[in-house]
Amino acid sequence: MKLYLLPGACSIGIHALLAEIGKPFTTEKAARANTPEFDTYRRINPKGKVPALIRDDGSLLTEFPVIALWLARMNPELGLIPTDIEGEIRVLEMTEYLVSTVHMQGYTRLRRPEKFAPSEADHAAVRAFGLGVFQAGLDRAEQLLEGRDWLFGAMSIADFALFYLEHWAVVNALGSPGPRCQAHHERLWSRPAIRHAIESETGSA
Ligand SMILES: N[C@@H](CCC(=O)N[C@@H](CS)C(=O)NCC(=O)O)C(=O)O
Repeated sequence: MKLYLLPGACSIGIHALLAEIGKPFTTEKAARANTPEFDTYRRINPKGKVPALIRDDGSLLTEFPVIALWLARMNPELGLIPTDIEGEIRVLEMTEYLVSTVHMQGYTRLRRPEKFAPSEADHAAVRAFGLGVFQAGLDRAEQLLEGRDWLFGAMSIADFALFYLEHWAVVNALGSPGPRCQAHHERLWSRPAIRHAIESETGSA
């Protein structure tokens, strides 16, 4: 298995999940749009995004929630996705919300306002809207974490989606993660395999 990543991007969530699972995998740096290497990367992943997983049969898997679900299902002994239907859909509901709303509609507005408004005059308003969406996600997670270590009691793939958002909040000082989110981030970040994996992305491990 090979994970295509960009250092510090949302692919850290899948990288952390792979580290937690503990089975052999490799990583390779993808390329950003508007770089000379991008055309080569798009031949591997036509969407040009990360995370992208090349499975052992050579097939490509994209989209964070889908990659995470596939990894969880392939490693059922770890219980990263509940086996009862209600438990499963709640974990998927939160994972989907964190990725497609909090990240794509919130964080992306904060960091890349030009994707949403061509005129620079609008960027402050776009960022403010994005911050609201991002903070609402952190607040929702803070509520769910009341009295427990993981979003749904036991560690699940949703915790790895939250992890990368918390990491961005901490590293980039964006939003205000509450004490439970901070502790949740630290809970994953302090796991040696996860920390080593993420730090190795930027060569600082
Ligand atoms: N819907 C995709 C979103 C992936 C995504 O937006 N990835 C960003 C990194 S956080 C990316 O590849 N950005 C590279 C670029 O836009 O050049 C998913 O869930 O995996």
